[in-house]
Amino acid sequence: MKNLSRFFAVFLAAVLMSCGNEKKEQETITIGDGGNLETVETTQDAAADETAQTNDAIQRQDGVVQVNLTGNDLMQYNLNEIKVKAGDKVKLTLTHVGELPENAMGHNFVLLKQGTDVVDFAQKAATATGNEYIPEGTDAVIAKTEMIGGGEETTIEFTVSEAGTYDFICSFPGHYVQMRGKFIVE
Ligand SMILES: [Cu+2]
Repeated sequence: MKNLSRFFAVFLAAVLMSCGNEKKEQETITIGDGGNLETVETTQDAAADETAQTNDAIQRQDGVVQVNLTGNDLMQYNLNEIKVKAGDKVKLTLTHVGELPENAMGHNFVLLKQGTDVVDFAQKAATATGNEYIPEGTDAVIAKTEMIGGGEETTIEFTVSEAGTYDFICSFPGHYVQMRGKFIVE
């Protein structure tokens, strides 16, 4: 009898542990950017937390939108969607939160005109080594930051007056595969 209750105690612990692991995986997928896993209790809360983070990263007041975009050493932006309203003044700050230098893990933000072939643009950009990986003479760029390395930060201001969905990428060679998102103008 004593052995049996011990068996159940171990069994119960195993069930609890496996539940815990499962929940953590769900949270990781839902947040996706290394958010604080400790305070997140359920998948629903995780979704709310993601909204809060997005709100932190994009703040709109009186027609001015501050966008706080980050890039890291794992070739990731913190945002894959940025929503603004047509005519908003967008102040976009790109912060490289990693440590790797520009020549190894450079990041920028390049907003492309609608209808631009992203892969074609990115491939041309990859060869534009002397021009911060922006194709010489291109007319596909609406706005762009400079290329920065770990610990650096850069800010640009621009306005998009035409509603629509635009692509943004990091044009450092190969980065567009992961570092790309939608810039939505409503
Ligand atoms: Cu990059």
